[in-house]
Amino acid sequence: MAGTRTLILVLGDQLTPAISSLAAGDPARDRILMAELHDETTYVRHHKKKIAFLFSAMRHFADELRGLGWRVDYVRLDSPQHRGGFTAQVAHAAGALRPERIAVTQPGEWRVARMMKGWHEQLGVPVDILPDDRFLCSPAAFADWAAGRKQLRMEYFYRDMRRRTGLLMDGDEPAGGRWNFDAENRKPADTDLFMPRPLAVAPDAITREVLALVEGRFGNHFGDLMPFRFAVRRDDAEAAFSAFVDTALARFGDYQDAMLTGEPFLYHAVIAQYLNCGLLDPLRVCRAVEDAYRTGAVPLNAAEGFIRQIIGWREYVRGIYWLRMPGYEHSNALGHTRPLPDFYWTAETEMACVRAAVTQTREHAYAHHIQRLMITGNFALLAGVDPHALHEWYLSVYADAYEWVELPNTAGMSQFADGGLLASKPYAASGAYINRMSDYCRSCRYDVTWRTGPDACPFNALYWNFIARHRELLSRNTRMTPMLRTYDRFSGDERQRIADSAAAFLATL
Ligand code: FAD
Ligand code: DLZ
Ligand code: SF4
Repeated sequence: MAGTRTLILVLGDQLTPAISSLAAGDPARDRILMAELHDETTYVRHHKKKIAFLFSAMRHFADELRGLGWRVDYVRLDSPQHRGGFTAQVAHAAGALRPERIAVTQPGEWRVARMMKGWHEQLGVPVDILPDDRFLCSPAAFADWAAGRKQLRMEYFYRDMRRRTGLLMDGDEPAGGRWNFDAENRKPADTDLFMPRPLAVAPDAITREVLALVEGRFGNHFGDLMPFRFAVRRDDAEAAFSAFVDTALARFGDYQDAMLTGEPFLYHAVIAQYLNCGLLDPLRVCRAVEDAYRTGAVPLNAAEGFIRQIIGWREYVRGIYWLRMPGYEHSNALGHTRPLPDFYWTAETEMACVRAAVTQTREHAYAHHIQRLMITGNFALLAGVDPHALHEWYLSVYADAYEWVELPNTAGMSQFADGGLLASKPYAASGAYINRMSDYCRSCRYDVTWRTGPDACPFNALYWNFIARHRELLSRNTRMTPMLRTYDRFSGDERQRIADSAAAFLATL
């Protein structure tokens, strides 16, 4: 057999046959290394379902590559070849194969990129780190866009991305004459007996083997392993996405911000875990959604709202991540230090909204955007939870979580920890918002209409207490002026009751 020219390392979130490291390779002369690694499963203690999803998807991808003619060395977690972490595993393979060079596509996390920087010197082999062209905007192009701008608003970035991709464009103009139909996308949802459900895939033999491994090795990690219904192969992920387009996309826009008891998915796509590990391609997904609009199958507010999430938000947060790391991880503009409350792990709280969000997170490794932003994120913001502790929670509990996308959403959008680089104002809200967008309050032991007292919705006193605590910083933001004015109109007694109620509740955490 010919010697190995290039050792190509494929990471667990690089499960794309056309990825740059493979596109540059030659199946006849190069060798692929993939590894299930202890360090990658524990740098945060990932949800059991997330580990099982990724290991099974990795094993299926290794088979897919073998089918394409590649030689793949796949190291299982329980193999004697397992070396624990990327550096040790690559060193072991390089020692055995003596390749002329190592190639890898740029990793999604700073942590891993830093490791790779040392490999050339440590291993004595040249290392090519190739751009990840699955994204539509490179970190360098984002830096160019950001240069010289006072504010990095997503909306302007998104318009550029629409022009660059041609998605939903009629010539130089946005389809329908407007860039953004968000104003139409804030309807509360009703229970619907025919609510669509994400496509459920029965575990095959490979997945069943992985499930047994994960139960044995990660039994003490957060989350329910079973039932396991994620797609782990490209064709099944594509089928899950097609099912979403056929059954839910039309209502995605209208109910994007809605929350309903017992409906963890509503009209969301539940595809971020597939996009982020490479089973689905973002541009293809957006083209399919545009087609659904152009053929009249879905309205424009749905198609535009969905495409904005992917070529807008998803690309934008990645740009912010690479622009601001490594410091971004420890940003804490509001100086919050409270430990993460236990109920983020146990779901044992009388707040019905938080209980619902954490329970479905435990069951499905999933919560939709508004649950993440306006329930668990909002609570942490109002209670003054340490943003880094919250970041580690989000990174571990969701099947779609990787630092490049999770951290800007958590530190920037949700916690205002970057001081307003990403969000134009803090996503802080009282119980009234949750009551408007969900039915949770109907079954809650707290009363959402009360501001203070032991039976009042805790979000209310915490909200006004947050406004009072951060009034100096917030007063520099004109979008916060109405809230500050309302607070200023409260009597001295009312302000004292707010402070007392908030303190009494926080003391119970
Ligand atoms: P849908 O609601 O159906 O949206 C379609 C797609 O748009 C998603 O699959 C996703 O790829 C993309 N998208 C939507 N919103 C965002 C966003 N704000 N940023 C980036 N992409 C977006 N998303 C992740 O992929 N990984 C994370 O670790 C993650 N952490 C988050 C943490 C917090 C605190 C918040 C507020 C949001 C986070 N998000 C994260 C964004 C968003 O919540 C998820 O992408 C979405 O809930 C995934 O579910 P879905 O596939 O059903 O999405
Ligand atoms: C998230 C994750 C997990 C849980 N396990 C592995 C693994 O065993 N092997 C692997 O190659 N990748 C894994 N990953 C994904 C990596 O952590 C990911 O590549 C980095 O977070 C960079 O985005
Ligand atoms: Fe959540 Fe408050 Fe409504 Fe209870 S009353 S569900 S705590 S918003």
